[in-house]
Amino acid sequence: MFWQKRATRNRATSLARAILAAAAIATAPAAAWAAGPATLALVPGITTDAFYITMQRGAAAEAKKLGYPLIWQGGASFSPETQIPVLQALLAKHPGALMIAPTDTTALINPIRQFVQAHIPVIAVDTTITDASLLQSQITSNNIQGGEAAANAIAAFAHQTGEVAVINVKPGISTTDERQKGFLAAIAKYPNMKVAAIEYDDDSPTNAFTEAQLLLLKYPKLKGIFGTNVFSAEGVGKAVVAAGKKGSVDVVGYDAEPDEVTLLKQGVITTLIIQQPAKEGSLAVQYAVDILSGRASAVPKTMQLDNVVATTATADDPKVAQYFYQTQTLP
Ligand code: T6T
Repeated sequence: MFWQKRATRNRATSLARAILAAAAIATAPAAAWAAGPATLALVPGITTDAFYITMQRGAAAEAKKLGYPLIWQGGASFSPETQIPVLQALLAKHPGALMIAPTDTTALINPIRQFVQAHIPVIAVDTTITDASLLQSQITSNNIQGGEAAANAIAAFAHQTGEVAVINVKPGISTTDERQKGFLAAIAKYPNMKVAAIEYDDDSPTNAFTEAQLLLLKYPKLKGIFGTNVFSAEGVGKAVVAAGKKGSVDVVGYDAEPDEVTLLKQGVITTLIIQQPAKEGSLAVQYAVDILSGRASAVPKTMQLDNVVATTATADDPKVAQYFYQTQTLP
């Protein structure tokens, strides 16, 4: 493939690199990255989320080890509206490879296709799109299993009886859709349990907080709420505290940013389903470099990582705490 040939050239002598740079200048926009190892681009779902910041750290460490420049650029909200312009700006610079967490399963298909048409390999990391033919690899967590684990934790708290609710991000996100699917399927196996409501917070902890407050008023016997990602779980946990329902309404959340971890240690959130974003980032870089180095056949089409479950009882265990997310990117 074109990018395998390109990768071989990237590893050539400095003279060859200079020739390549001159050729690139002739054919590409002025700001394009040309000389030296191809620049790898990582586009998160949102830049202000500890999950993606932790992913950046894994990717940056691996890129440094392998000698490739990495750029990390994304939108300040989890939405195609902010992510697509970032992609358009990146495409004009022609990175060597694109690693991306698409913010929508369908809206990102065409923008990603433009990279493939420009002979830039694309790896989906965390979330994905429905057209897998455009992707060299898809790296994610086992989101169905994570949703099931959340349901089983809430069911244990509720003695397998009563109503529960879900606060999710928005439909059309591959990861959180699957978490909800796994959760609903697992709750359906408990004959005396019911999902009373599913709300969507648009990735806003403030929305999640308000929605959870309303749910607690509308369903006074509610046994638990599943918050399907960082901002959902954080908002739900804070609403349960504000309503004075800590201990009577269970909160099970996804991910492990600092506010969630605090709520876990306080016993408000009783279980967190934690992902391995740093490993996702480092694998994405390894796969990108493999593709650029002519080893595309060694790259798996799909890679699914296990989740780590933390409870209030295990939150201080270093074997668990090592998976908590970070809030500072690496240079
Ligand atoms: O849960 C992660 C990520 O896996 C999901 O795709 C979007 O939300 C997070 O970034 C957490 O906020």
